[in-house]
Amino acid sequence: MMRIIKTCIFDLDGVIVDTAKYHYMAWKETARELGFDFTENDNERLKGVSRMASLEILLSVGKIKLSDEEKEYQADKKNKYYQSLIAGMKPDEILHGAYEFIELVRNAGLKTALGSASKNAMTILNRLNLTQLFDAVIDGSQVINAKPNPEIFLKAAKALNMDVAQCIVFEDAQAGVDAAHAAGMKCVGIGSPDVLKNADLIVSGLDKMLLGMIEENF
Ligand code: B16
Ligand code: MG
Repeated sequence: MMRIIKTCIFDLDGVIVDTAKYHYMAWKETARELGFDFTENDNERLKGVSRMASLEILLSVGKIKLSDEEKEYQADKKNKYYQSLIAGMKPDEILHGAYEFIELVRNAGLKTALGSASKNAMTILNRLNLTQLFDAVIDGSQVINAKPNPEIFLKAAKALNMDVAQCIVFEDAQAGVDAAHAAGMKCVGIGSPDVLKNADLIVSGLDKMLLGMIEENF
């Protein structure tokens, strides 16, 4: 199949902004209140995963069972704490080279979309003045199925009237790489090859991406 890339779809947390540390702080607090420790290593499993699925993983680590009502309460409480943390975010928390690379992509005539599992994605984009970088934004409030389900990326392609073969995804989480592949899209992994085993290309950050690498690799 001939692939001519016309659209770049970016994940938010861990690709454009460093919000993973705030998610971790908030989940660690939830665990502390429930009476157990939640390590940074445990937290790796939550990256790219939806809020409720994250809570389920956290509860399995602490070997705790909660009713559906209690789960809603804990997820909501965590989110309120997370929101108080991101309210103070500054533009210097945009990851190195992310703004510049997305602008480069746009200036080359490609379309851009955001494909984030987070229901707080719009708040973060507004807070950091990033909204104008995207032709389409699909976030956690617009999908039923969370990554690794491909729904987010398929919706992004559809919003821009693109075929899946014309899109590539930039992701920092294994669940996101799997979602991209399930959508029939190639994926650039952002991070370490130890974590992102089957990404089609891996770079440590968008600061290491050159436009030419898209043409060379996809
Ligand atoms: P929220 P991404 C994901 O964002 C995060 O990586 C993940 O840790 C988080 O649980 C999820 O969003 C849901 O976030 O609680 O704000 O709706 O990486 O897909 O941009
Ligand atoms: Mg992410």
